[in-house]
Formats: sequence, C-alpha cells, structure tokens
Amino acid sequence: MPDWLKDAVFYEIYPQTFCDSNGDGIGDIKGIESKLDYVMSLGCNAIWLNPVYDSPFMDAGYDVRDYYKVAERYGTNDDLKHLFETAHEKGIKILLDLVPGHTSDQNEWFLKSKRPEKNDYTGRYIWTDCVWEAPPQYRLLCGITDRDGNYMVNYFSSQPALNYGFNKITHPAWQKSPTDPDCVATVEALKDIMRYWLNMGCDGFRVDMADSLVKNEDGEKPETCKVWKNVRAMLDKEFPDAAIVSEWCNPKVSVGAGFHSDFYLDHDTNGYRILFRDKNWETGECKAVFGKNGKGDITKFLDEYLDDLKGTKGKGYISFITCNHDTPRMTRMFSELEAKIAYSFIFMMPGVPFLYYGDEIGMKYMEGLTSKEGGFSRTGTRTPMQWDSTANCGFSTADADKLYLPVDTGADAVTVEKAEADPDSILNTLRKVIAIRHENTDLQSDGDFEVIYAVKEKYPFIFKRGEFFIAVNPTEDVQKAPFAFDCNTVFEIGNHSREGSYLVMQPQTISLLRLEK
Ligand code: TEU
Ligand code: CA
Repeated sequence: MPDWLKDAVFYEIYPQTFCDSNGDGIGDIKGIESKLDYVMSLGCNAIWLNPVYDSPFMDAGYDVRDYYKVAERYGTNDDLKHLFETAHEKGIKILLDLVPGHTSDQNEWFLKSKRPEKNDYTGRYIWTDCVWEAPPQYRLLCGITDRDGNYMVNYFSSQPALNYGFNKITHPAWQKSPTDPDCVATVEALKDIMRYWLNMGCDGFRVDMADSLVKNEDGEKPETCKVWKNVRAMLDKEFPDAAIVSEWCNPKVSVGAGFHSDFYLDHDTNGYRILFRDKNWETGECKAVFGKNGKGDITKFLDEYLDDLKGTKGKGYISFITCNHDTPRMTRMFSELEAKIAYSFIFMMPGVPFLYYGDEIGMKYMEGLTSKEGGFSRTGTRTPMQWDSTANCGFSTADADKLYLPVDTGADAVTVEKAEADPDSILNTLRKVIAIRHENTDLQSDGDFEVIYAVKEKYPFIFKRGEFFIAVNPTEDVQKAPFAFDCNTVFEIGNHSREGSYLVMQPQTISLLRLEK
C-alpha cells in the first residue's frame, strides 16, 4: 500500500478546460503546470488527470488511439514528463487515466485486428467467427470491416472491446477463456503501458470501467478480479509506491482485487446518490440526505457504507467525490450553501477524497449545451475553469467562439478571484477543512469511523472519528440529538449549542467538534 494515500487529497483535472497556455482555445499540459501552486493552495496533494493520450476524441479521449503518445493538442510526452517533475518538486502526485477495456477504432491494434488476414492482433479484440454470427445479447458492430466477423464494443460504437476473454462461454466458436494466449497478451500489453508511464514519473492510475474486462460475468466478477490481481502483483514488485483507483463502485470486490481505492459513483440506489444526488428530475422531488428539505434517510446510506468500510478495512479505501466529468455538478440541484456543507463533509470522511475542478468555487452545471466529443448530458459539467475577471474568465486568450466549450461569463459567474476575496466562499471553507484534515491523522484515510447518532429519516446525524465528531444538519429546521460529550468546536458552518445532554443544531449546520482533553 503506497503510504502517501493515507493523507492524499485529490483534485480531478479535465485537461480540455482547465487552463489554456497557448491561446488555441483548449486547455493543455503547460496550462496545468502553471496552476500547480493553485492546486496546492487548496490543500490538494494529488491530481487525477483525465486522458491525455492521442485520440480522435469521439469520447473526450476515452477512445485511445495511441497509449504511448500525448495528444498534440495537450503538448508532448516531454511536457507531461516535465509536469510530473514539477509536481513532484511541490509534493504533488499525479495519476493518469488508464483505459483498459477498449481503445479507439483508430488504434493501430484495431487497424491490424480488423484485417482479413491473420496477424498478431487478430485476437486482441472480441470478434465473432463470421459476419452472420451476431447474437443479439452482445453489442456487435456488423459487416463494416473486410474481416469476416463482427466485433464487440465496450462503450460507444467507436470503442471496440479489448479481449480479456469470457467467464461463461456460451459461444465456444469465438469466445475465449481468459487464459487463452490472446487474452494473456492483452493483459501483458496493458502492463507494458503502465510501466511506460510509471517509468516516466506518473504515480499511478485512475482506472476507467475497471469492472468491464472479462465478459459474461456478474456480481463479484472473479475473472476480471484475477486480471487486476495480476496487475497489482506487478505493481507491488516493480512500482510499490504506485496507486491504482478503480471506477467500479463496489469497493469490497475491487479492493479485494487489488485496487488501493474505489470510487463511489452516482449510480442508482448507491449510497453516494442517497447522500448527495437523489433527485427525481421529472417530479422535482429531492430525497438526498444533504438536501435542505430534509427528506433524506441517512440510515440507507449507512447500511451500505458500514458494510463496505468493514469489507475494505486495512486493505484499501473508498473514494468520495464532489463530482466527476460524467456527473452533473451538485450545484445543479443544491444551493451554494447546500453544496458547501456537502463538500465539507466529503473531506471529513475516511478514504481518499476527490475534488472535481471548479467545484471549489461552486461552478454551475451549464444547461442546454450541445454535446462536445461524446459528452452529451455530461457536457455541462466540463466547461472551462473560471479563474478571474479577464477575458474568458482567464481560461484562454482565444476568441470566445474558438473555445473548446463556452465559459460561464454571466454577471453572477463565480471565479477563483471572487472566491479568494470572500472568507465564507466554498473555496476558503474547503481550504480550512482540508488543512484540518492534514493536521489530524484521525480525519485522514485510515482514521476510524463510528456512528454516534443516526436515526431513520431523522436529523441531525453524528459520526465520530477518533477524537473528532462530525455533526450535520443540512435541513432548514433546528434539529436536536442526544449528545453527552464535552467538546470544542474546530470548524463550523452555521451554529450549534448545547441544551442539557442534547446537541442543538441550527438550520444548515455542519460542525466538526473535538473531545475536550
Ligand atoms: O465512464 C463509465 C461509466 O460508468 C459511465 O457509464 C458513466 O456512468 C456515465 O458516463 C454517466 O453519465 C467512464 C468514463 O468516466 C467516461 O467518461 C467514459 O465515457 C467511459 O468510461 C468510457 O470510457
Ligand atoms: Ca492550448
């Protein structure tokens, strides 16, 4: 286990829209490098960089054309190496985004695989044995290559699925076992890609759709887990300080398979959605625990979380995110104050937390944008970072119509500059919370977590982490709970008081309390 994860606080950067250094309207690596001090000023000591590889950008770079080359629009491999070096000088780690499940259909491997004559890449992707073979349960693209077969896609149609084999083989003529030499070769190719970037200086990977490798597997996915155990064994031997964080949203399984941490995602019925994102957009009804209407149920979250925590204890972490590039920003449904309370809570929780660029200033989800590079409904979460009051909010010197996506330049648009000047801004609030986390191991990734007060459909809720208590009342009403500890206030949004053996919390309050010694 890389030691640095114990106190890691991540910042996710979407390279397209973070900072444009050369005025061509799109963010780049030099731009990111110029903002490392800003990232540090937040208390973030690690970065997850969305894909920067060469790509035709049908899915914003998750369609990799060349795993070994930085996309020209972001710079060069040397620029990325320089970014790693500069980040390391400042004590910042960088995870690249690894896309193991599929490539672009423009990838050299695929161009070879689709040739009619047999070659080294024939079995690198999943192909049926002739074009007339197209079982409807698989997502196959049919009759569009010279090769006599149909190929499976893993996400969009431009993303053919790499071949890691099948767990349950239903069509033996073309489905391979994960131990087939072709599938083994895919895993070895993946490990080589990892070695290349780790040797260049990256600190590990966020792993895209990590659960999607071996096909015809449900639930605990034993064969996909074997692949990751193999990868982890390589890391432990060759790069023991490198971290892998999975996009899986099933921490007991993914951590068991070797991931150091796993993301909670905005998936149906997941505890993360119950906390921060449970809103029915048709009826407008919000049942999120952190909604100010107070319609949430903290126990539904805890049922899942406590079990996941127990199942991962001592082996790996759960990652709470403020948002990511696939998810509407919380400000789409939450007011600034609701979001500030929710984000603050995230950085008080165990595991390795992630802050999505722009959330720290309360950037909006931009409604109504035309899809960009396969973003579709995700596009509104990917707009340029708002730095200051100069043109394009300081993101780029290009003409506004040349920007990758429009910048929110409305009069009420938040910027880093405005947020810096306001002591109560989300920005300055998160700086405080994250600083307190760094100062106290109790509040870091490994610290304990205990429920003090959490009752079905009631507020507030109170958790204990070592010497600290986190008490939260996101609702617009005063809420009370029995609480028998003598404490000092370490941090607070809102206000609380004591009434005998009760903790009385004013509307929309989060308090971090510390046991009196
Ligand atoms: O996302 C996979 C994933 O889980 C998505 O289906 C997600 O739920 C959806 O985008 C929500 O709107 C990963 C990447 O994060 C995403 O950006 C890529 O497009 C996708 O894999 C394919 O590589
Ligand atoms: Ca640029």
